[in-house]
Amino acid sequence: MSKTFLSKLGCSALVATLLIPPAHATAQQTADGDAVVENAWAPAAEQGGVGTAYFSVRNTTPEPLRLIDARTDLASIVALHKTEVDTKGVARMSALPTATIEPGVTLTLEPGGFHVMMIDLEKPLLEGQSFPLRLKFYDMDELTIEVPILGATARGPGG
Ligand SMILES: [Cu+2]
Repeated sequence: MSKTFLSKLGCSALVATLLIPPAHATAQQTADGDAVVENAWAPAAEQGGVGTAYFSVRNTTPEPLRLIDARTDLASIVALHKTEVDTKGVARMSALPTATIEPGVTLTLEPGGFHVMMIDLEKPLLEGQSFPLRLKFYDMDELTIEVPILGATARGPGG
């Protein structure tokens, strides 16, 4: 192998590294740009169990944006949930028909707060893989995001 070939190889490998950002840093947006979704992630979960998915949604419009639905082929029951701590200090989850995002605001789905819940998983969520999640908004916008699967104990998009 010639020295020139090796240096070319090293160079192209470096370029490839620079061009591919980590999956969780990729912004995905609706066709009209009304909603920008970033930092998607999900912790690994077992088949038959419950999965959760998290991401942040930024409303770039001057009007409230309403996230009304999430769907994945991995589970037949998918719901928008919010975890809140009641006056007795007990964390409770409730299903929400919509999550409203005010103009210019970023709603962050995270453990202990808003999340997408996938009940009775038909396939396991395996660390290192990813899955598509379709988001629907009230104004008929739809966006399919790719959700990277992290370790089962991950607490954020960075692990
Ligand atoms: Cu939940």
